[in-house]
Amino acid sequence: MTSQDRKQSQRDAYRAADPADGPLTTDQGVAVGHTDDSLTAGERGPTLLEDFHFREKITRFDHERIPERVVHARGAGAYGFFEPYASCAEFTRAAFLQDPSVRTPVFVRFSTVQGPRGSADTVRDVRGFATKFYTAEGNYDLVGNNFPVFFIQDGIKFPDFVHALKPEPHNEIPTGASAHDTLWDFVSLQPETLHAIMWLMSDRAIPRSYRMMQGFGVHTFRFVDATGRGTFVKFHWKPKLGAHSLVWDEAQECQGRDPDFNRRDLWQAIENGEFPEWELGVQLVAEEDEFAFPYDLLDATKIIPEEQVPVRPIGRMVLDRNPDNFFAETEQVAFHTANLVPGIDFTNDPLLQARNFSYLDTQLMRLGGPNFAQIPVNQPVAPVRSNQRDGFHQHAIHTGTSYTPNSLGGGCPALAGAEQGAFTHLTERVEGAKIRRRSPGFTDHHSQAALFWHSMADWERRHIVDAFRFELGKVAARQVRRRTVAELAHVDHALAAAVAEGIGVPVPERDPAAVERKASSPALSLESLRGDGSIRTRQVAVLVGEGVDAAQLDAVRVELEEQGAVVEALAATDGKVTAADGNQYTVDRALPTVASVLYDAVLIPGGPARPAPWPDAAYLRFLRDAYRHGKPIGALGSGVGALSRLDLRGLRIASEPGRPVSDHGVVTDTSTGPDAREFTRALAGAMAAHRHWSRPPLQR
Ligand code: HDE
Repeated sequence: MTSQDRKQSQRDAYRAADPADGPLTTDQGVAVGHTDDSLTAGERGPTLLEDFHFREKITRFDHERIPERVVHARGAGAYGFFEPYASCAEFTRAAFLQDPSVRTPVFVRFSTVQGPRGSADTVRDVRGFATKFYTAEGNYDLVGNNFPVFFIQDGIKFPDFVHALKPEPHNEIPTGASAHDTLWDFVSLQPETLHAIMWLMSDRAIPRSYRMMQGFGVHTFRFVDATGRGTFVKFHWKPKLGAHSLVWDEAQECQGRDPDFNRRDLWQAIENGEFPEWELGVQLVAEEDEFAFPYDLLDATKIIPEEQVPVRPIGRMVLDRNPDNFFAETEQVAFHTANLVPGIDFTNDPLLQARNFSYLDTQLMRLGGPNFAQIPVNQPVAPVRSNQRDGFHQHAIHTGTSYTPNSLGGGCPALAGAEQGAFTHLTERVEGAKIRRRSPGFTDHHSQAALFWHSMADWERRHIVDAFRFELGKVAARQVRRRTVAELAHVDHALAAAVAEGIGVPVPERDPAAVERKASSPALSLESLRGDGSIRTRQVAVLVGEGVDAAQLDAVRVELEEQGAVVEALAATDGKVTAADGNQYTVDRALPTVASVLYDAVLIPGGPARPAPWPDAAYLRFLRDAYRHGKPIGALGSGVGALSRLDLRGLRIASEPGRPVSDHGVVTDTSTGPDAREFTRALAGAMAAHRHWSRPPLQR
């Protein structure tokens, strides 16, 4: 039986009885024949205490909610597998990283950090990227984020940081947002936050999809080989589809149009058989090179630029199954940074050390006691034989002794030897005085914030400035705005000046040191993360109406769908429209139920009838939004005329049939025949680029 089969059979063992197999019952298995009326003394009399079915039903309902996670409350999860490309024995003895033919089952939970369980998905926030590997040697959890750096260096600051980030204490506003006084007050006083803040103000904080974002282990960990030799390691997840983001205006509108935008996207892709995939890569640093960097490897506010230490691909992860029950699996999954397997170990990163305390502690509270590892989603596939006993929600029926050493139980369970894969901690020499003080290597808070800034493309910088202006523009305390801008001047003066101008505070003095900070790391830009260039799973809206040229549209549609895009026909109302050839064309969705922000591209098909069959306002708004958000727009035949309603001055538009023109992601072709291959190729190319940022602005 493979590990994957074992994980499946564990879940099967806990699967609730098939509701089709018999009647409704109580929790005690007693058949229930009536669940609509409570037991009363007479038709109009009082309810009776002895109605055990009523009381059980209400009691269970009263207790349905458990405390949500204090951070990362809103999430979405999926199952899948990990497989290494080759043996990593050279660096680690971890069993799941040895044999390319062995697939290790995984459960991954993506999350936002600030908002509660019911908050919207597309808020500006860090995304959690937590992976549980059910390895043959026990569970290994890689509890990471979609940024490679964190806001603080020492875990003792975490409650301060989270209190500042969470909604303000008096009115619990804002939900799911960082644009408020307390966060920026903290940031302006705690410059170690700056590097992660740069990431938070970038488009990385509004991913288009969980399937299209990177993941990072953040801390420096250790690999340990069979001889006990350690190697520093940083973990990177790279999405096969590339890393892509939304724009802020779009992200905000999504919060109303579809608060479940990212959650739905993950779910739907997996349901459609479009299994998201990431490559796991590692940056490796020999123990003897620990001090070869101008910053401390134990400082989680720093990256090792990929240009200095390349990321080495070691395996791939595919998510191919949605959970059956959100609560049982996605809500109850319990991650813990200290869930390690032999071959992987900690470093003394003070943030990581704090997490090693926090995650177990929080599960005790959230999952109501110490037996949460028995919940199916948390159960290892490796057999568990421990002397831990009793406690709330104990499911195992233990027999025999529960102490070591024992003779009455035959000395069982016996201690594992090295040959049985016993976990041994890396032997590391530690000495020093007992102090509360950061290492001097932790003091430079500006160089890498500047590195990030100087690595961005122009459009990424524009978005960062806009984000700072938005966030700080929401801060009421002027001194907090001023202090933050003064901090930004240590990163880059042009950045600080652009933000200051936008929020009405004086432009700060130049910092001569910032002028020197010009290094860049191209790998940090989204430009370098375009993925495999495919258009798989991109959502295309086709604005159909009466008289649509169905033959031409279908030719484009089939081609796009063959390349993996998801095409939906939208019309003013649901149902059908009559196509130019007199046949009925099926509408997938009515326009009022959707919006441009829910799609990646728009297509205006042609037709001999009126080119713009929509009620004007809705039609134009759809196109305008798509244009403003940089999305590819295709127009065919008479649809090209419809586009002119946007007043696209400064763009080249096709005028000769059969000669499509693609300019800044606007693809036009005035052809009317069903052969639209050239057009489709150009549109797919524009879609593969995801967004087109340097478009001339709309004239009206
Ligand atoms: Fe967490 N974090 N964290 N964190 N974290 C939690 O654990 C904590 C940190 C991360 O989908 C909590 O089970 C402390 C860094 C993710 O279930 C809690 C510190 C990184 C998730 C906790 C950190 C993370 C959590 C809340 C500073 C990126 C969601 C509920 C020392 C590398 C996992 C829970 C999931 C969740 C504590 C810092 C990522 C309270 C004390 C750095 C992805 O234990």
